[in-house]
Amino acid sequence: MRRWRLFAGIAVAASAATVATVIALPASAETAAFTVVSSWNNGYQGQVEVKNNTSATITTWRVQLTLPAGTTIVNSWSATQSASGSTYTFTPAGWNGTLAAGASTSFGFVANGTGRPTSCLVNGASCGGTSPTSPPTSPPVTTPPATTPPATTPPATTPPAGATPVAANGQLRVCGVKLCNQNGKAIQLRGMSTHGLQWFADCYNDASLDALATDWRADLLRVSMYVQEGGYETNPAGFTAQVNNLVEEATQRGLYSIIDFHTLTPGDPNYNLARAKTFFAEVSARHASKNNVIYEIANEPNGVSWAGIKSYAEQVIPVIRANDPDAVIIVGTRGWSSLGVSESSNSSEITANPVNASNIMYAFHFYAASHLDNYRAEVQRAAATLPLFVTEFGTVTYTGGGQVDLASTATWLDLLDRLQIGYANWTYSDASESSAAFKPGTCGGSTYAGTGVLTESGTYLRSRIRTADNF
Ligand code: IDC
Repeated sequence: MRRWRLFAGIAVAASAATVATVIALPASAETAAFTVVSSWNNGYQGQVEVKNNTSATITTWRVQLTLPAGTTIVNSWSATQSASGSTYTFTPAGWNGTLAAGASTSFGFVANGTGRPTSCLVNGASCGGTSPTSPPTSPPVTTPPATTPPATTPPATTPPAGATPVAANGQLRVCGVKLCNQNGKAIQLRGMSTHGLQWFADCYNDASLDALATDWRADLLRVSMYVQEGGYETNPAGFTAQVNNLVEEATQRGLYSIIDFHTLTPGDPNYNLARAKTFFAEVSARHASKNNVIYEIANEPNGVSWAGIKSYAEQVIPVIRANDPDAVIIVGTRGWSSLGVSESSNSSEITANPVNASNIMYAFHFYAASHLDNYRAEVQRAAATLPLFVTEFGTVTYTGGGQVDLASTATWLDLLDRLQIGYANWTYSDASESSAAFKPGTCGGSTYAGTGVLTESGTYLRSRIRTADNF
């Protein structure tokens, strides 16, 4: 009976999450079920659900997965991970060790390589009674079939054609100083930016991305991959896989995605030139055939001349173009993408000496409590000659915290709406800072839709982004 119930539970999870593989069967009081959430050429995102099937509360758990040679786990979330040879041990993240009777929790990971776990142990006992790589011999009727759907099967979340931002607009291109859709109509895209993937990966899951697409009715997810601060430079394969996976998730929901190479400190993007070439060669090859990917090659250049930024751009853009010739590419600007204003310059240095490439836009960032009328005036002036995209902005001060300035934010967004300049808000996360859209702790739960989980900033942004698009 218990066995059947767990199968039923897995079957429900399967239909909600494009599950390709289920390997675990319950054999002990605590059970662990492994599923593949999505997969790509040389990797996949796995998820393990740990369930307490006893009648008493447990206070901790331990899951051990062994992977075949050639496959490694490069990143995980909602668990503490350690590795010994090819065996990976996962223990609670800190907040999800205690499970009441019947309760469950889950953690996720990104694997580099296609090998599925060959062994799964929960608290030292087998996660299941059968070989993890072979299907159960006599599955109950509710078990997903052994020949599970390929990763390309449309997920349950795929909306009808024409109903999503990407279905409505298709491949974008820069037309004069605007962004145009496949029919040549100027459009504005509005959405949210992730926080640093190295810190907030648990905020980006089926439920949160569904909420972004259908509750927030956003057009866009900016995938913010820090290069330093524990980001890409520490694990290129892992972060590349994580970015690719989020782009796939956005694609499945008909959202555009901006791949943000989040350089910040050091401010000269040339410091990361070799990494940028490697990264963009990989992601542009992977997504070349898609029509919803925008590349942002340097988040916020600072302490570097416009000539230095232009030189960087002219070396990175051809790498992307070689794979994905028609994608829109966004170039960061001087002074933390302030069009130069924060370093006592302005957009004239760009207009006088633009990046030598077509189909590109320039980034402008603002933090509403810090950047006021003089910045707004410069955006209005620059928008007459340069295609602009506000790939990041906050409702707060430039620190990401402090006062939420809704009056300044409203003035900014009204200006951007009038100029049809697209934007992404920092951040779609539950960081403990006032710029975050979700209240702290939200990403440890399963509810993202509605306003109950939102901060003051998140509530305002949702109300702006939800309004009808003018496509
Ligand atoms: C901030 C985060 C904060 C983090 C800090 C360090 O909100 O949690 O500790 O980065 O990296 C930017 C940057 C963006 C900043 C944000 C707020 O692009 O990375 O995020 N900001 O300071 N430019 C202006 C402000």
